[in-house]
Amino acid sequence: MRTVDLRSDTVTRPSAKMREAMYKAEVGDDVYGEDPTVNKLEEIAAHAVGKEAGLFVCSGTMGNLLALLAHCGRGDEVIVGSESHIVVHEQGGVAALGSIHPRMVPTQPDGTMRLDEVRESINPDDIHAARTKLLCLENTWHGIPVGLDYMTEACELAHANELKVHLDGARIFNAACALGVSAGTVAADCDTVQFCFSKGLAAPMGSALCGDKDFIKYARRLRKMVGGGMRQVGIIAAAGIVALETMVERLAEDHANARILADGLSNMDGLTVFSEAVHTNMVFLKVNRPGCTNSDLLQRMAERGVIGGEEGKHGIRLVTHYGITEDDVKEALLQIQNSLAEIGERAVAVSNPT
Ligand code: TLP
Repeated sequence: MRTVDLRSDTVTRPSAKMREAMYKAEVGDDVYGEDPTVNKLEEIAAHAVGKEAGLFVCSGTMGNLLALLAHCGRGDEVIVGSESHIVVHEQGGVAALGSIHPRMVPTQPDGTMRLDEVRESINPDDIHAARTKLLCLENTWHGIPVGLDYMTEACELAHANELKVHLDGARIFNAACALGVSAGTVAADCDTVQFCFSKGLAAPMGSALCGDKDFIKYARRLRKMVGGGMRQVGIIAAAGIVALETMVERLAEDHANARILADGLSNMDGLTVFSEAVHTNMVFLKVNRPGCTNSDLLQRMAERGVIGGEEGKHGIRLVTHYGITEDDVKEALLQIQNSLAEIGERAVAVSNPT
């Protein structure tokens, strides 16, 4: 049976060019700063997001954690969206490992936080209050590119109050593609940014944390502390270089496929599709049929070879990525239609027992 795995762009496999580059990679001990492939990756990663220096880390989670550890001390406060990845999907690592207090501001449906609420969350210099040190932004958020005007205004507000800004830009190249600008422009006003090689860019692992030289020097120290000092890791970094060189331009294909998917799903009875929010590679939908749940649909789809994910109150998430063709999207649409018919029949049978 053909499988179309739409759970996440993390399921991508490295391209042939990546595997070849990994095989041939020149390596050294990166904890001594002697891996030439890592050094090259860190340089081009920083350049790609318009920052002075970069640090290769194991994962997006590690990149965000190191950024927060570097920006904040024990007991300091970070302002962060209530529906951000840092809050929802990183096990509260900033509090558990960093003793940093997350001050949550509600994330709006477009991925922003209201700036008046951000302003009100900045603590005064008061003996009762934690010291607010950092504002965290996320772009894209749930596949939604956050506008440049907002990015600038949020950063200006933070900087006017002596806060730094960290951007969780796990999918910053998707944001840049959708906004029609460079990743450097998206991150321009942020002090630091983390982006992933292992999502839409299809590398097997790794993220880059980028910022100014002093910040990266400190983050490099902290990376060793959290056990992220790696050795001949040029073997992995080589794939990251190929990712930046060959995978950025093609993200537009994933966005086009997500649009085809969203439009096809919108024509199906029994689904609520958040189609107008599809600007990059993610489609969110909910089952809208009495007696049927999102899990019912996902289970039927999986039996038919189409794998999706469930994202709590956001419903079912389907993500297009490298390795998913327009033909795969059409196959997914067909199988989702069939799955819907099946769960519909079952719901009718349950409500009309004979
Ligand atoms: N997101 C994963 C899961 O953790 C949900 C996914 O499939 O989307 N920031 C953002 C915005 C992310 O979406 C992710 C991964 C991360 C950080 C963490 O990256 P990793 O998984 O490399 O630690």
